[in-house]
Amino acid sequence: MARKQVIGNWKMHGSIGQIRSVLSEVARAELGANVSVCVAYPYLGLAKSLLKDTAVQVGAQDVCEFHIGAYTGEVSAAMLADVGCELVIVGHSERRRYFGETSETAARKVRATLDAGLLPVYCVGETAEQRESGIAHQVIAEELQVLAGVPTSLYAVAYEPSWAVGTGVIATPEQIAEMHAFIKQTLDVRTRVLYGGSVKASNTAQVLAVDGVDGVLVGGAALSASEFLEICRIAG
Ligand code: G2H
Repeated sequence: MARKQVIGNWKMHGSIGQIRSVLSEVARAELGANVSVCVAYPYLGLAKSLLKDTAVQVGAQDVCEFHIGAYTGEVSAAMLADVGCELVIVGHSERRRYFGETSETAARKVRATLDAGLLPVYCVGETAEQRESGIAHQVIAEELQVLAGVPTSLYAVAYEPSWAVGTGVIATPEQIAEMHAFIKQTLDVRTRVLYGGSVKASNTAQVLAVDGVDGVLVGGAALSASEFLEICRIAG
């Protein structure tokens, strides 16, 4: 069976001191899972250097859809590859919600990420209102549709219902199983699908035991070394 994947998404948190402290501990740990950490752009080099003798991968939380040029404030996938990144979170619900990112933009970012040889982790998920109105599957299907033609072996999907993101309310095992099955059925049964949304050490085992869950995308709980390492230990 493939090893479970644990991706820590630091979001816009952290400092040199905090990242040094947490990732030094991660670097010393023996990990049985495939572990990655996605820190904010200014700290990618620091994360790489702290994790250089380990198998832990470093990723970014976003990327520019364009390859190169006069795009002030943007960071290209080639730049991320240049500083040693191996993966990029694309289309996170916070990008969609606060920065107006659409699935079409996210799809261009997925392609730019692939062109640079990095792994895109493409996020999909419905809002509470969409779930209540019975259109969650339609929403997810539309979010996936934009990747038509991209080989599913080249990217991972993160199912993150936005009502579970940073809220402390985790989707039930039934909801997770049902949506992971739907995503795999829509794309390809071999597609790697991670669950994200209020994952912490105390619920990791329950999430990872769900059929079709290949790993977890962890936000708040990735900021504490002990909590994150406990999640990694359970996943390993
Ligand atoms: C969902 C998740 C990480 P949290 O955004 O992507 O964050 O674990 O804080 O809900």
